[in-house]
Order: sequence, then structure tokens, then C-alpha cells
Amino acid sequence: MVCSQKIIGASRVFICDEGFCILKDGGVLYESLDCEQSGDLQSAKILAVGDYENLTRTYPNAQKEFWHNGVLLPTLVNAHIHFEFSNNATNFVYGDFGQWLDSVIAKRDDVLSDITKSVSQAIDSQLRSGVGLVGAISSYGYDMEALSKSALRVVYFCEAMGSNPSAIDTLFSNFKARLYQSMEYKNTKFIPAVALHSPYSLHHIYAKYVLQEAKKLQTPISAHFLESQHEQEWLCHGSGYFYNFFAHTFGVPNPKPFYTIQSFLEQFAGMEHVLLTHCLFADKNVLEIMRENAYNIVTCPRSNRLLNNTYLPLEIKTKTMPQAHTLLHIALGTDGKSSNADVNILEEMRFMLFAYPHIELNVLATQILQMATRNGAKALGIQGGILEHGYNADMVVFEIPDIEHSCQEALQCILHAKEAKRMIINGREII
Ligand code: MCF
Ligand code: FE
Repeated sequence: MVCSQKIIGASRVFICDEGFCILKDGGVLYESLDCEQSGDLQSAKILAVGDYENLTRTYPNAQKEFWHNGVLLPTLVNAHIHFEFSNNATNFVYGDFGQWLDSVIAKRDDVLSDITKSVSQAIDSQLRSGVGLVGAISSYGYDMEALSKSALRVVYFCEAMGSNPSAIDTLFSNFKARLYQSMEYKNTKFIPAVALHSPYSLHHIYAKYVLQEAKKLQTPISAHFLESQHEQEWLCHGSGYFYNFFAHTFGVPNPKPFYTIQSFLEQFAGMEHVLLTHCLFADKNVLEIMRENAYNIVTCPRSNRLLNNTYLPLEIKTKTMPQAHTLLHIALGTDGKSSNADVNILEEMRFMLFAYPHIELNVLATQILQMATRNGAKALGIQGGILEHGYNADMVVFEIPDIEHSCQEALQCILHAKEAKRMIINGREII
């Protein structure tokens, strides 16, 4: 049962709708679960959005608060993060994907030992930076309990990886054990899901079994896709770094890729919440196929600089649409500390603002905020990321000095937001 209704207001309210509407002195009426003990079995929604004074007059019994020089927006979405790698600082090699992968294989066991404290720090860092929803990629299930008990809303991707055909049965039963364990924790804030690690690291028959589970349980699906030039070369020509990786590191005689680019994408036909992370080496045609199928792209710009020295183009020109246009389905992620200095989404947003100097600054600022709110939530299949009636009561307030006098609110918010001053997730005050 919802225990009360509350109103929160601020000098500026970013609705994060398609047109990026900004309200001056706006407010949100929402269902509060603050006095509710029943855990996260029920969900709290936004009831009305509008002028703060009007709302307080119309709903005089609602408890209210207003933030001067505050920006109120939906909680941010970190659509791709690996909590299990939070121990890493300097163990892995950056500058080339192949060298990075070699270093992960060599040092993975050290980084993955004793992760309790670093996972909890990474969760705190999400909350402090205003993230209310994460797409958490879990390779081992070590982060399951901490995430399920956290204040975050979590889409929990149990990741499948493994290429040895004789190990498929064992791999699949291990995967299923993790997935079904995560189903035990399922509630409004913790949603089990399925990840295929990547086209180079997964046997296609194993992938088929895993996707059958995803279909049965109707979960979102995530995969790393076309992250490196090496991966592109392997999938298109069967040569390069990955040839050596399989032939020499793993002793596979005459190794061949499990997929073409097309056959990897075809596996997801007809599925609804597909998130393909990185896509740096997807050409126009591949991006066009992804757009037609409404597959979501997740971009992690700092990880992309460190591992692959490039960024996702945000605009493509295609035969059907010869004018440059923005890809509609791009969400933002930090990736893990395995390929980033921290997992702070505000730092990621600021970095992104500087990584695309050819895009007009205010236009880019608005796009980044949309990637980090509505696009992320939509990709993850969550009714959030927008301040509208019926959406989740997940909101955050940042204090931005003198925002009342600025006409570049989106840009100034990205530049100056440092820490959430108030955060509400599922109708509960978290900060
Ligand atoms: O997104 C980055 C780079 N691409 C691929 N994998 C990972 C990334 N960050 C962490 N990973 C993990 C992945 O989930 O590293 C391992 C897997 O557990 C790589 S494969 C040995
Ligand atoms: Fe990743």
C-alpha cells in the first residue's frame, strides 16, 4: 500500500521527454513508500508533473520540498557497468584491445579476489552520482547479493562466455544456476536478464541455449559488440589478433569465428530489449540494420578511448536518410573499472561533452542527458528516465549555482553536477 503522496520541486525540472522540455519552478507529485515496510514488492509512480505552486495548491495534504538553484531530473541510468571488476586500478594494459584482453586473462584472478568492499564502494558511487538504474553485467554472480540488497534499481545481466564446444554443457548449467539464483531475488527493483559476452568469446550453440532462456523469461539481452578492430577483422576475415588468440594462447587447431556480423545480429531478431555495447567498428550498414531492428547501442566513451582509441559516431548518413541524423537508441555507460578510472556517470557525461567537438555544444549536452536518462531506461525495459505521469518515482536533485540565471541549463548541469543532494528511488528517499 502506498503510504503518502509527496511533492518535490526545483528551480529547473528536466522532463527528459523527446523535446527535452525544461520547467521553471516545476514540481513532481509522486507516491511515497517511505513509511512502507514491505520491501520492494510494490512500485511507486509519478502522479503529476507541473508548476510547483499549482501542484501544492491542488494537493494541499502532500508533504512538499523545493530546491532553489536545484535541477530535478529522472535518476540517471548507467546502462553498462561491471561491478565485479571494481578492485581494478592499474592491473590492466590500455591502448590496444588485444593487450588489454591478454592482461585481463593474466591478472583476472587477482582482481576478482576479495571484491566485497570495492563492489559496495561502486554501488555508493552510483548513488552519489545520481544513478538510480544500472545495467549490471555479472560474469560470475559474485555481485548478486550486494546489488539485490542495494537501493539501486538493477537490471542484472547474467553473462555467458565460453568457446570450447566440449564444455558447453558445463558452461550452460553454471549459467543457468546463476540465472535461476538471480530469479529468486526478482522484485520491482531487481530484474534478472541475460548477457552474451561477445561474438568472439561465445560458442554459437551455447548462445542459442542462453537465448532460449532469455526468450522463456522475456528478459532484456546485452552483448559487447564490434568493440575492437581485431573483432571486426576476426568476424569478417577470420584473421588477426583473435586468430593468434585461439591458435596460440588456447591451442585451437585452425580456428574459425563462430559468427559473421550478420549472423550474430540475427540471433536477436524479434527480441525487444537488446543492448549492444560499444559498436565502435560497426559500419553504416550494420548501424542501419541495428536501427531498423530497434536494437539499442550503449556507448562507454572513456572505456573506448582507453581500449580502442576511438568513439562511437553519434550521427550516420544512410541511403534511406541521406541527411545526417542522430541515432535514436543510444544509452550511456561507464563500463567497469576494468576499463575506466572510475564508474562515476557524471564524469562520463562531462568527458563525452569534450569528445565530440564537431557537435554544437548545447545540442550535445541535451543528447547526453537523454542518453543518460530516457534512452537508458527504455533500452533496459524500465518505465523510467522521464518525469511523466505513470513513470517510476525515481528522481534526483543536483544543486547548480545560479542555474536560475542561465539559458544553457543542460550544459551547465553537466558541467557542474557533482553529487546528488536528494535522491528518490521507487518512492523512497535514498539521499
Ligand atoms: O566492456 C569491457 C571490454 N569488453 C569486454 N569485456 C569486459 C569489459 N569490461 C569488463 N569486461 C569483462 C567481461 O565481462 O572482462 C572479461 C569478461 O568477464 C573479458 S573476457 C576474459
Ligand atoms: Fe563491458
